[in-house]
Amino acid sequence: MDDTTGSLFMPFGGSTIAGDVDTVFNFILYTSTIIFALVVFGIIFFSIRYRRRGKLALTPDISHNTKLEIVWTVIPTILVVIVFFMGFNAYLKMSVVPKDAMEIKVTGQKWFWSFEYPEAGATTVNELVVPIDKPVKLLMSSQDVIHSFFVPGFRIKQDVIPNRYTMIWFQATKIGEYDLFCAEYCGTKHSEMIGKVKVVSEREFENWLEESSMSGEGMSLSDFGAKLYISKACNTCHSIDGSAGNGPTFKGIFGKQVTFDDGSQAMVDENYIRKSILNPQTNIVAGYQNIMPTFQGLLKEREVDALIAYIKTLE
Ligand code: HEC
Ligand SMILES: [Cu+2]
Repeated sequence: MDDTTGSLFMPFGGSTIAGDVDTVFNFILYTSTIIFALVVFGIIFFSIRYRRRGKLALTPDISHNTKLEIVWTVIPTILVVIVFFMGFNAYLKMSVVPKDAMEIKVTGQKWFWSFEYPEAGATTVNELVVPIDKPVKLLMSSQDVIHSFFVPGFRIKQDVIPNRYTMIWFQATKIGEYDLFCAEYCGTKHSEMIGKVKVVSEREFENWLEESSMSGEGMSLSDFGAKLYISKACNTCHSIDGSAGNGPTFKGIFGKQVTFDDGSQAMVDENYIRKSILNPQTNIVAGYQNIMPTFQGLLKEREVDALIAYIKTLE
């Protein structure tokens, strides 16, 4: 894998837009640094040069200085106009999606990202896989609160909002792994809403897509369920070894009685598991919080079947 280490200030810039964003950032950083140094130097210089020296040293009455005032107005104006045009240019590039861009649907929800490749019918959780040197358009929406899709290595960030689509596009220029963060505080586990963007070669991408779009064909239902348990991020809250996490463990729950927070009870059978996955808010298991996201619309019928088959095997 190629080297993607960043500089002291910035992560490695791995997209076509990164150079433009960095140019504006560096221009602002360097001019601000120079102006800051000049101001501090001026404060020190003048406070020494014009310090009080006895009673007779009075300051002359200066009302203004036209030359100086023009200089301190014109120079900053020029700087601001330069920043505006550089920024506007980069912003235009970011906003206009190339026609041949590949579209991926992004869903943000407490507290993970899911990605859907509509043409291939593949879905992933917390891992966005894209081919190098191809424009990719992300069509994004949220299931609950406002999240923000942020890939520092690509220099892109966009709010993800319920009941509305937002979009952003990028074209990766280097193979490697890039961090994905949620940049909008969205609840207690906001800081764990972390993913990866994997940039791979065109060929690797085609292979990957083919593999991921398979709906568990040629696999037993419970093996497929075991795969979904990881790829749909159930494992972030549910263990299979009996230890408690954010959610109850899956180990040995099938066929047992479960008690809810209102004291009522139910038997864990196929219908109960199904309801728990698609409508988790209906019954809350005693001792846990109502934080499980609904997987309604995110799982195909066969995938729900597979998860149920998998949970049954965990005795
Ligand atoms: C963000 C954390 C989280 C994720 C992700 C999550 N769950 Fe849950 N789940 C919970 C919590 C918390 C509960 C208990 C509260 C409740 O009943 O809603 C629960 C309850 C359940 C139950 C009922 C368990 C019992 O002992 O009665 C099942 C079944 C279940 N989840 C399946 C799944 C499956 C399958 C997935 C992945 C597709 C999943 N969950 C993903 C948090 C999560
Ligand atoms: Cu978030």
